[in-house]
Amino acid sequence: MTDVFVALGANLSNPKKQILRAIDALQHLPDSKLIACSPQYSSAPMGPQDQPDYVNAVAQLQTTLSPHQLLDELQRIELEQGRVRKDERWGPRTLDLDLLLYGQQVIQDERLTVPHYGMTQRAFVLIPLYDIAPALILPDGRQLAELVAACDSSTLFRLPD
Ligand code: ROI
Repeated sequence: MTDVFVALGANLSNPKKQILRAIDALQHLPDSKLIACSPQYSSAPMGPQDQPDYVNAVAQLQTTLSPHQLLDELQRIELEQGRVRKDERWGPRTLDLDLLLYGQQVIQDERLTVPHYGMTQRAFVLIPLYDIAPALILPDGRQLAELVAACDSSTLFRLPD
């Protein structure tokens, strides 16, 4: 069993509901167990500003799926929830599921970059991750708590449970 963390993001078609539905789908993944789920946060869009605010959260799973099997499952859930790949970089989406961490493994290939490349600077990832794994240390030895202390969380707001 490997501990993995998945970031959830949505900003279209009732984003709060999209996140809850995605958590339910994570709960039903094969050979996996949902361990924890952060509160939901509202966050200003990173990237183009002419799009709605996002709802973000982070989930922890234990799995025996390989990283690529897990990626396949995450992409299946995105598609089932109406994700349409558009040409616009960083455009709005009904659901984004990013594999943040797969144990302490570092993975770099044409489909996967783990740890997720943007995670160390994005408050909408770091803060919900910190909610469920405050003692986490990244594969490069950095402590999550230090990254949280250094990030700008001024446009992140915790939503009521
Ligand atoms: N901005 C926020 N606040 N939250 C996200 O989940 C998110 N996801 C993205 C881009 C478009 C980069 N911006 C985001 O993919």
